[in-house]
Amino acid sequence: MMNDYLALCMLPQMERLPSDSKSLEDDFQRYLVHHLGRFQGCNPYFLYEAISLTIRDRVMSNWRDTWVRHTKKGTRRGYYLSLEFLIGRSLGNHLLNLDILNETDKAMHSYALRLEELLDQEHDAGLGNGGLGRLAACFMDSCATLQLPVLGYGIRYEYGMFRQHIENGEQIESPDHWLRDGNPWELERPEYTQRIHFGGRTEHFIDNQGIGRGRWVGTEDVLAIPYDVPISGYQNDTVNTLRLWKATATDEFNLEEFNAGSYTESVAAKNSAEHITMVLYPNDSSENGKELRLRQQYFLASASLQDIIARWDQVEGSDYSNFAAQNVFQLNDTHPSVAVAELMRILLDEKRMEWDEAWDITSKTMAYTNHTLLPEALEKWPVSIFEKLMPRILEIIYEINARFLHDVSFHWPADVERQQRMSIIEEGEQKLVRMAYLAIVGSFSVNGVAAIHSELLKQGLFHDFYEMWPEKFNNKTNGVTPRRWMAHANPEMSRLISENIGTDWIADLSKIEMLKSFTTKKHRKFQKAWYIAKQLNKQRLAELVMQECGVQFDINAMFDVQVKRIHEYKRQLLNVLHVIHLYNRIKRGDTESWTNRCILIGGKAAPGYYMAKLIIKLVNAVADVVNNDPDVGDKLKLVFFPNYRVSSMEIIAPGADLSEQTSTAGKEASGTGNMKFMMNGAVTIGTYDGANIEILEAVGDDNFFLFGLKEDEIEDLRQHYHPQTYIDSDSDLQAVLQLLECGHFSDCSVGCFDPIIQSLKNRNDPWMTLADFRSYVDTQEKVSIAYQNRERWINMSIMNCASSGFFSTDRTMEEYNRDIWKLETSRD
Ligand code: 26Q
Repeated sequence: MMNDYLALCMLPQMERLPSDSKSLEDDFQRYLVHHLGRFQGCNPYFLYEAISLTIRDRVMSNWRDTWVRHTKKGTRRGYYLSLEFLIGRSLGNHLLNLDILNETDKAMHSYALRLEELLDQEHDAGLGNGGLGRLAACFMDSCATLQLPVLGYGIRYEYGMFRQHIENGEQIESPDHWLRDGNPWELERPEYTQRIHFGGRTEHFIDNQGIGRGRWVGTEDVLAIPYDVPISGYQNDTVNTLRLWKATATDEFNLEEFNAGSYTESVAAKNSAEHITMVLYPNDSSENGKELRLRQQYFLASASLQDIIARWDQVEGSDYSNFAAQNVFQLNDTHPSVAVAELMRILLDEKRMEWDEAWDITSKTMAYTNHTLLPEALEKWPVSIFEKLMPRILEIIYEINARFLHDVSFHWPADVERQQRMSIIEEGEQKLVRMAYLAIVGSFSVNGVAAIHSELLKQGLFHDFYEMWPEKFNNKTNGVTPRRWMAHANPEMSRLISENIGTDWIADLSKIEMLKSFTTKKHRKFQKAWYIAKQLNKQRLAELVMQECGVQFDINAMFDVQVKRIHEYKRQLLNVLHVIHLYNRIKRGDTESWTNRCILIGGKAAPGYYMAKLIIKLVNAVADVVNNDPDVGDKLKLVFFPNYRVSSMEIIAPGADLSEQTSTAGKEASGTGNMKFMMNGAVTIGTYDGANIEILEAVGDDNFFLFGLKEDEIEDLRQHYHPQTYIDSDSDLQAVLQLLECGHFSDCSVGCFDPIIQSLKNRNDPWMTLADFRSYVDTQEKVSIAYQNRERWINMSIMNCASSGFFSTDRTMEEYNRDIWKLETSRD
């Protein structure tokens, strides 16, 4: 049988479809009427679907050509393994990348349709929690734009990130059945189905070469079906692939049950296979130890590795001597790190390699990215769960650990404590597998996601490993894609920028630096135009706020924005305390040279995170009082923006004046929202944490409002932290806490916010919020004063955008490629 990859390569180049508005019009009509069986005047979702299918056709030939190019013998490829890809919407992104926005707009006009309304019909692909998942999506975008042969592997969750409603000020979750109306951006590929093992037991035997081997038997298998999503590059004819796996049952019946007459039970049991990819776990900063989550992780790792191995076998045959030279896996946090053991299993048990050869391949192909320092987020799985779900994998992990600890004892003879500290297995009442250690031991590269974060990993969390393998450790500061986050989300400013410095910045954001020269006196016209663009973006945001929250934002006020997952370490509470402080000032008439502010806070709380949910309730309670007090008027508005997601950020970031980045120093690994705001010309008020530090360095301290304790100061203070001393010495803070305590905002029930007050006053408050209150409030006052000088503020805004060149994921991907992946771009 002819190898189908080679056969594919031999097909003639596909004919390109024309993309003039007339052709688009015709195809749109054909899809709507002849394919979907609908006509104009139908539900607008079908119109979205018809235009998406029309555009998808234009993506196809480039997709095929790119796949063929990458599958050729001898092309080194990278694989991004991630439990999350927070893609958001696709149609607008492809229109930009294919450079057919105008023609499509024209085509829709001819049917009296507004393209913007159709774009708005698309469901967000919410296959991620927050930063880590969105980062994966930005990485995919940049890899396609840089023409890097990188394939994303993830899970096709039937239900993505939950939808958030607010009822009586509280978060209510509802399931996000994003696939209900179908998804024009996926292509089912049953021909690449893989079989995944679970359960069973291991057997040991000596093979005919005399080598001791293990084998995994008696397993209950599930099938993994791939769904491919096209990832187009920016105007470069490249389309990479994101391959998402769905779990289904095998067609095998449990024969015993079947013969015993329980036919329906035996068929129904197969249902459980499908549960694996049913829902995204909505935790973003603490592991929850659920068995199904570990199933998801192994399912992704096994399906993806088997897929890659199958392709290798087809193209390269049974010779694996080049495998490590041709393949590299990037593990997005520890979530897919069981891949280390799974690759060993495949090479040992299925490819019949000896341990050293298999380990050489594995440890030369795996690379691990860490995204958090919070101890509660570090994954540790009970050995007992491993034993039950994948006994063969556990055996391999034990063997990896035994050999690793042997190396440790060679490095540090007789240092038993160190061996215990570094062991992949944590001993104790319940033995645990430390996934981060498995990832470090199995990888040739370990990186953090911002300079400070990578330093803290070396000094703290992974210090022992750094001492053993300093050469493995490196930093890769995060970024965001300027295509989605500027060119697509902010057409007003993008047009203005391109008129003045050309369009090169979209594919090479370092060029955006040219805007710096537009802050001088002779460019008043540009500055005026910048201001107008910002005002238009604020108008768009104000309309959304009215629609979602029923509150009027005045676009002449400062738009002060904090959107991100709700977590104590991110300290949305600091923001709320400041709002209460401003409210107090208004009430006592302390409003001389006042700056009006519209404050927007948004984000989801993990459903089981009590304090985060209470913080949402507090924001709503304070908003209720502030927005309805006639003394306050336009001076101050506060809203909690519901169901914050990728598509809302596309409107929020361009409309922001002030970006709130208030995490306790040392706790936010990087942050990426901070970069989206900066790029869109918002000024940051932030702590010395994560990528804020690099943003500050890029933009200069004249254009950044820094506040709060630094990481080392936080850690020094921790031992003798007395929140009460801050209260005693600060009458503003006293007034704020008094108002909170007396139940002014607790129409729910008196004392309902007591847990928040208690946590702020607790000497063991890990986030030390009150220690930064004074500095925050004083800095906010500087922000208010700066905002009153319109010219100054406009220039700060321009400087922030102009200094954002470093924060493009194009730069991030170039660094991953230079230091870790070493792939050739198709342009080389
Ligand atoms: C783990 C086990 C079980 C269930 C859930 C999880 C889980 C899921 C998601 C743990 C953590 C996450 C997400 C973490 C995350 O988003 N981290 C953020 O990553 C960004 C990209 O690097 C950084 O910018 C942020 O600073 C970091 O908080």
